[in-house]
Amino acid sequence: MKIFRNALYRRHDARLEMYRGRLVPCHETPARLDHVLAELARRPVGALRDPVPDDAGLDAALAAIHAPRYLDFLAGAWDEWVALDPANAGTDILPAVWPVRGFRADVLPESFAARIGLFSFDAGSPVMAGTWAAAREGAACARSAALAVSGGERAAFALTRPPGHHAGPDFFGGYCFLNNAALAAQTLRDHGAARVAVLDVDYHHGNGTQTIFYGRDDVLTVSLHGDPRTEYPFFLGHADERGEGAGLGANLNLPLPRGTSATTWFEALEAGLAAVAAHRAEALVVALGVDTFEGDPISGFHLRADDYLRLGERLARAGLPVVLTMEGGYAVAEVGVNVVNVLEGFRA
Ligand code: Q9C
Ligand code: ZN
Repeated sequence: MKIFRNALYRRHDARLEMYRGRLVPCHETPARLDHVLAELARRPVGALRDPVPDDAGLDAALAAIHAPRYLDFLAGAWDEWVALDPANAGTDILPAVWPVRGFRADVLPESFAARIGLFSFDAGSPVMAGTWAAAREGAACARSAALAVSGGERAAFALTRPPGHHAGPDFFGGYCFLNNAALAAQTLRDHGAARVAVLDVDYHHGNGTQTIFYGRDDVLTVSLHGDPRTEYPFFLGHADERGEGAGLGANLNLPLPRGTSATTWFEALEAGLAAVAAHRAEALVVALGVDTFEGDPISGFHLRADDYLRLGERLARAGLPVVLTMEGGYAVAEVGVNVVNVLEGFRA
């Protein structure tokens, strides 16, 4: 397994997120990846490598899944914020106003506060000085992993944070800014795979990935997640979302109630993998969140550490070339064991 690690992952290190009416310490922290790296030092399932330098290729791939005005905004957001008031340099950026139904999204506002609301969907995903650098390097890891698999590797892992699966064509949220799984899928398509599938096993619905590919039939999106009637991101992820236009039938949501056991979860995984096979996907992207863990502080499924070994084994049995991207998981001390269990199970 080739592991492309984001060496800039510490640069995104925001302080506070809005949670239940209070600003609380961010759940999505650099320590999460510290634990994965520490576990990989104990169980070296693959050598760590840096992404292949290819700015032009990366920019083109990002532009295929994200809107140019969104990428431009995100790339310059911190400098704009500090230019508004030098004192802003000591504070992370959080949106506080959003355009909802009936509001104009076609007119790009001059106001910075308005634009950061236009390009986001929650107040839980602070932007700070290093956000763009960390997210972009993570995207480079996802692209390199996809290029390795396109070149014949059986599997590659993009070990990165911040995560990506909530980031859509022109919005960030859910701790995600650039959609690494979507970027990997697009890269696999651009390098020879006629049909690709994204299988999202994070606790939360992969709303960003779904939205990016909703009108396309070349990339199947499948997500197993907490039922959006009670679970974040709430406004997408229902079973009746099947895709639209050419993409009708190329999206599958498998919502499960809070409290779901490993037994039931693995049954849903079978249904997801059956859809991947029916799509005749030539390559698979796995959006790997381990917030399905029983000890996760913000989630509600009951997987245990051993279940991640089984998950890796089952993914390997699908028999497809696989790119894995690192998504959620907030039981910080256990994230390393659980992620490396998937990689080890895959290899076994
Ligand atoms: N202020 C991922 O697992 N929690 N993202 C609700 C909102 C957001 C999870 C707090 C959870 C996002 C990649
Ligand atoms: Zn999640």
